[in-house]
Amino acid sequence: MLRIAIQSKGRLYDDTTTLMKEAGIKVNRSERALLVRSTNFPVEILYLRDDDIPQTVASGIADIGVVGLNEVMERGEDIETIQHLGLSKCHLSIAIPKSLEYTGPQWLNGKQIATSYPNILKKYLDANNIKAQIHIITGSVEITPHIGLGDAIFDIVSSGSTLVTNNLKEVERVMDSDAVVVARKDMTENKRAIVNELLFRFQAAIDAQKKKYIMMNAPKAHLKEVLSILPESAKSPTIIPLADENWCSVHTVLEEKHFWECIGELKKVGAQGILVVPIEKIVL
Ligand code: PRT
Ligand code: ZN
Repeated sequence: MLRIAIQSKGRLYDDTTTLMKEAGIKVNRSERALLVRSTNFPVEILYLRDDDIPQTVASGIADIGVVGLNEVMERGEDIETIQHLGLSKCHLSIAIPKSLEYTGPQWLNGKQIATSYPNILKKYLDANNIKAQIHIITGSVEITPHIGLGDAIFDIVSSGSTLVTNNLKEVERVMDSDAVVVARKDMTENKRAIVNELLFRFQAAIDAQKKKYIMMNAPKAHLKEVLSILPESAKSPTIIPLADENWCSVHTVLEEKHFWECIGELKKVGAQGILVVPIEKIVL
């Protein structure tokens, strides 16, 4: 039985539980249960605050965990990052009041920076030879410059709207983060095999999220052009005859971003009735 630590509630909880569902792992959690066994896969889920996940994995209380790379870097525990999930994406940045003129990293010399991520910040300051004072604060970091608690902040940014609302501007993007799977270092062969199966299923669900199955009707006279517009990543599309012998149906799998790039071109050469269908899983 493999034990996985995940966030008990919050941003990561939503993304992780959705991914597990898509990976076919059934977990019926009654309200606030802390440890729940899957009914169809040899794993049990341990629900924790995200801050506690790296240490719980390092100590072997959980075998693996799903947590933001930002927490992994901040905690500095002796654990392995074994898969990037590309979920709960954000970055950690230094921001200062909008009205101030920023002249580069040396502007931060002698300043006070408020943050909940002192270790990552210290590494950045040391690497850039900046002597600044780090003020550790938990929660509402973005209001600190306005109440005189610091000259700058170092915090998580996603859309950037929290910075805008608080009259701050991003001046240094220090690290990018996404949800990652972390693992303890000493795991039995048996558990490693379960982890590998799990990572395989996660990857299939993640690949599917990025791709769409598309179908369209194309005039046979323009089939060559239609095929040439589809990106090379759309491996050998399926061509199906239609009752009207001047037309055929083209089916393929595309990355969603490519779809938006080629839709206009496809219509120009006569493609019609373009259907886009979500894919549940892809095994590459
Ligand atoms: O209770 P627990 O300790 O488990 O939860 P938490 O409050 O510490 O974490 P939570 O659920 O807020 O975030 C968990 C993880 O999600 C973080 O560690 C990041 O890896 C990731 N993540 C992704 C984010 C964001 N996006 C995010 N936008 N975490 C926090 N934010 C906050 C940020 O702190 C800031 O206040 O959102 C605000 C900025 O958002 P924008 O969109 O306005 O820029
Ligand atoms: Zn937290």
